[in-house]
Amino acid sequence: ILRSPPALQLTLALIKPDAVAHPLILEAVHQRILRNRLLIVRRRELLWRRADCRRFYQEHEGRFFYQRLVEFMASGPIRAYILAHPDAIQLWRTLMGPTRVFRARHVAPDSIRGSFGLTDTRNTTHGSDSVASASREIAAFFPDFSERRWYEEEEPQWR
Ligand code: RTP
Ligand code: MG
Repeated sequence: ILRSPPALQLTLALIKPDAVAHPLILEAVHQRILRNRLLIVRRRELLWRRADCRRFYQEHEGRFFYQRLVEFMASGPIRAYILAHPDAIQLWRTLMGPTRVFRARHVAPDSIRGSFGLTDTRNTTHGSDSVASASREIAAFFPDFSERRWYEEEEPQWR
């Protein structure tokens, strides 16, 4: 029986400056993406301007860690991915583990943050938390990307 494959969901994953600065950790995070069968749709390295960080994290404006977060995310190169998987958003967040590094080390020591996180801000990775934020965040990093065009023209073997 031929069954049609499940629809692919997209998410935005970021490798933060603490991890990009460390070649072994950068490679380890990349390997976890491959090992868990997340399809890499797009990938780029960039240095973020403070203004872009502020816009990206605007929902956190006014919180005590906001300024620290903006400064940190603009402090060095980051890597952005568009990842595809039937359950991309939740899968990537599970692989990352909890935001708080103390929690990550105790509750999910083998997760990415449990393994490599340094602090609650310098915690290796970011991942979209919903379908709506995934499309907003993908557009912020890959303005020319069209999900429909990608699905129809670049990945026909998935159907
Ligand atoms: P994320 O955004 O990384 O997927 O994780 P999240 O939604 O679970 O984390 P959230 O609480 O929304 O925090 C947003 C960003 O702020 C950083 N942060 N720093 N105490 C601190 O220094 C602190 N608290 C939060 C997080 O690392 C996350 O990037
Ligand atoms: Mg968040």
